[in-house]
Amino acid sequence: MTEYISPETLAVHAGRPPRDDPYHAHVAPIYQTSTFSFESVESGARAFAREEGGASHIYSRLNNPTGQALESAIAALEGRGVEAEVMALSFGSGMAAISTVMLAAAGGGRIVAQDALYGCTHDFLRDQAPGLGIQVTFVDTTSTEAVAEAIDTHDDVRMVFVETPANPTMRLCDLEAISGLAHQAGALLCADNTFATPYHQRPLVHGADLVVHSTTKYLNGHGTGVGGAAVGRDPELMDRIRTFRKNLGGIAGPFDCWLMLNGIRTLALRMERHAANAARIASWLDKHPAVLRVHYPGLASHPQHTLARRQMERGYGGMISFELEGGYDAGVRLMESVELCSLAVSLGTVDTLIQHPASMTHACIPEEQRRAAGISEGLVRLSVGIEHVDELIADLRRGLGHG
Ligand code: LCS
Repeated sequence: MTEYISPETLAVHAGRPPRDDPYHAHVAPIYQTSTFSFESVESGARAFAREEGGASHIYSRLNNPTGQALESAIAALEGRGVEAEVMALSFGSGMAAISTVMLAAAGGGRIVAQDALYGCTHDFLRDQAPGLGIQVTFVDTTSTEAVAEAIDTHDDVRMVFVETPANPTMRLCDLEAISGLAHQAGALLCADNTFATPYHQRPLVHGADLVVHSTTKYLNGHGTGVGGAAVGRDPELMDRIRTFRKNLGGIAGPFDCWLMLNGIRTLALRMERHAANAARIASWLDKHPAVLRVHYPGLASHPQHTLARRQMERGYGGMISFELEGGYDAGVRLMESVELCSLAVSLGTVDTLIQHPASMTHACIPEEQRRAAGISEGLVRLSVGIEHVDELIADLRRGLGHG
């Protein structure tokens, strides 16, 4: 698929069955099988020895054709404009991808991590990673100077880990600047691209070495499965991650991979609408008297709007967070009175979801650190769906009580 470069075409075509598919299947089939039979003992032995002429598949914890179809679609989308060949690995959840990547690529060293990460990523880094041989330094990675200082202070940094835009603060990290700093110190930059998706942002083009995803979100798009992915261009590094995936066992099952691949087919169309709706709602909220602050990279008032324009493409995604004048109580009233917006965690589904980060997705981050990172008690997060935007605004207007 290298000759096609648009996300629209790649989203629809990448990972289609090969022309020599035995049944000429038009859509990637679900290979719902745990194991694969060998034509001969020699073919099985060669497969285990990773020698040419061996069987292509052994066992579905190692790989599976449906997972590989998904992996080639994600690699094609994240790899647009990257000189080297880009590879993707599918996982059973975003957390499986993130923890496996961290253990494989930073084990025995240090991770400089963003202070406001998705709650479970933060939790893993703070509570589990040190016991597994990974030291962690949390810094405000939206400040390139803070990253530089953390890298200068420690001589064992193996990875800088960021979310951009970050969940739920919608703050950005300058991927080009941070990758330059990481590379100077011999470290890798890993970016969680779940919020932007490869439709709006290609971290590998901006210097990141690894990209991780919760495919549960926009790549699936319909809220029908949990999954993750890791993407990179260094074959040795990807091989190491693949071996960790084999032994930790966090690969995705065939049916979930198929759901993700099916979702990716409409990624471009959905992201267009998510972003257009979010831009309208963000400006509307920004003018609403009950709203104190709106965080959306597409707003000119976003402190990093210039960086957003440089780093993000075709729009700024479908996620918004905002604070209400009335703080936590006003947030509760809003979240409990909307009808179209479901009160639920997760994000990136075709329908709109609303939730309260401080008591839900980010509750496991200590309060002080949460506040310092900008996750206040009154912050409300909205995953804007693809419904008619006027009806979404009417729902929010009703929920806010006036305006
Ligand atoms: N990275 C980001 C940015 C996320 O938002 C999430 C999940 C993950 C990784 C982990 O992915 P998972 O293992 O769930 O597939 N975020 C969630 C959220 O904001 N609400 O519920 C889950």
